[in-house]
Amino acid sequence: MIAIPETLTGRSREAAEILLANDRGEFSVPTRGLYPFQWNWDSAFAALGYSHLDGERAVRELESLAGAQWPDGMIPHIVFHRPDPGYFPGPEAWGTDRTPPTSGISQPPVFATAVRRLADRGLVSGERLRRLVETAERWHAWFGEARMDEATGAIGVVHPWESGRDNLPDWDVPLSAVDASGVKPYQRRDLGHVDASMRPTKDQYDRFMALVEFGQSVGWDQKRLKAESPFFVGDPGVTAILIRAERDLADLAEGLGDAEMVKRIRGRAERLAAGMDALWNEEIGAYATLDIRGGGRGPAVSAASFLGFYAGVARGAKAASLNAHFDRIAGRCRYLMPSWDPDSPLFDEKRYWRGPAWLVVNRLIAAGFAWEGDEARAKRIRDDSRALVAEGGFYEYYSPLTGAPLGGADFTWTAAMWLDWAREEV
Ligand code: 9WN
Repeated sequence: MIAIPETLTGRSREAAEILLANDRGEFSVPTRGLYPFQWNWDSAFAALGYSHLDGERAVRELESLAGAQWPDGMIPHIVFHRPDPGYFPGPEAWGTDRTPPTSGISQPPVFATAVRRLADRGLVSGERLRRLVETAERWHAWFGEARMDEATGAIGVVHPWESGRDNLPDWDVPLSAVDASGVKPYQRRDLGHVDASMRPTKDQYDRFMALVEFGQSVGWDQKRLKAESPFFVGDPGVTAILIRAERDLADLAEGLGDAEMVKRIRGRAERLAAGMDALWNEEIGAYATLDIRGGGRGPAVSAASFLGFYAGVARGAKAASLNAHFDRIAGRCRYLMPSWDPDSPLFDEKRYWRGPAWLVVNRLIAAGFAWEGDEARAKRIRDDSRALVAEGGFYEYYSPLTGAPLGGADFTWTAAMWLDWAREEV
């Protein structure tokens, strides 16, 4: 049983209580009800939260995720440790035939960055650290084989869920090419937990399910998915996060004296940097998605555009253009960072990844600015994140215009980002 330190009071105490309430022993759930299983990138952020309460519990969070790694190296986006009828699509709908049951796609690889942070703070070392590092390397290599666009080096996603930014407007055009006319009847569960105005539409869900059925039709053969999926879109979010994760992994491998691993990582990192470059959309002056099947590019700035700094690849004119976008958006929104450009007609203040601000993305964007020495922009994001929680509590996401808390309540990754980053004391 984790004891909450006496020093944590107010919102910090609440954050710790949320992490305890969402703790299922070896893993955490993002929130009760809406998301009753272990999610991949949520767990990496959760580990950072637990690290302020109990280092051992933080490491176990990552180890339980690592335990679900597929033989091909993929770490899946959901691990269904125990049955729960409250979420759809559950294990039967995915049909991946794994133990424990999992989904058949992946999610943004924050894992190695979390391992590094725990290692830097002395919370994991020795054989345990080596195993986590090896897991991360196999997963990163999997991205190189099963998700890298050969032509550009960009990392593509075969499902919007794989990006973690499910209903981003960038997916609208590529998704329109996915035929959902034959999709089997299904019952959504999310709308029993959260108002429909904050969630993806039925049309989007039909296409999400058509892609799940496609994955099943190829037996979740990940290389076939890359070659044949009707949806394969280069994503600046996953690409940037992987670039940063590779850098963290290289440092860890160096610390372990594994020169061969460092060499392999460096080889992959070069291709990834070229891939991120290929995701630059000259028309809007920002990183955006690239539809690898259809050829089109994402039509506006998204929160992930700013992850060019996090990846350490935005330089010169690109950096200047991103900074100008940042300042424009900062003038429009009381609370940064909206997931989608507020000047776009597709902006929707409440709907999930089409407008709302998310603390985890803020954390990564701010880390990028800090990395570049841009303390002012990093501070604006952190101050806004702190205000969102101070005023609204620990929700899944928030309106960037009013700060209204939205989506699921008592949310693990928001509580974790408070403890690890946004609160005054850290
Ligand atoms: C599908 C758990 C997850 C996050 C994603 C977020 C949302 C799931 C859903 O919740 O996605 O994976 O059913 O809406 O978009 O980023 O990991 O918090």
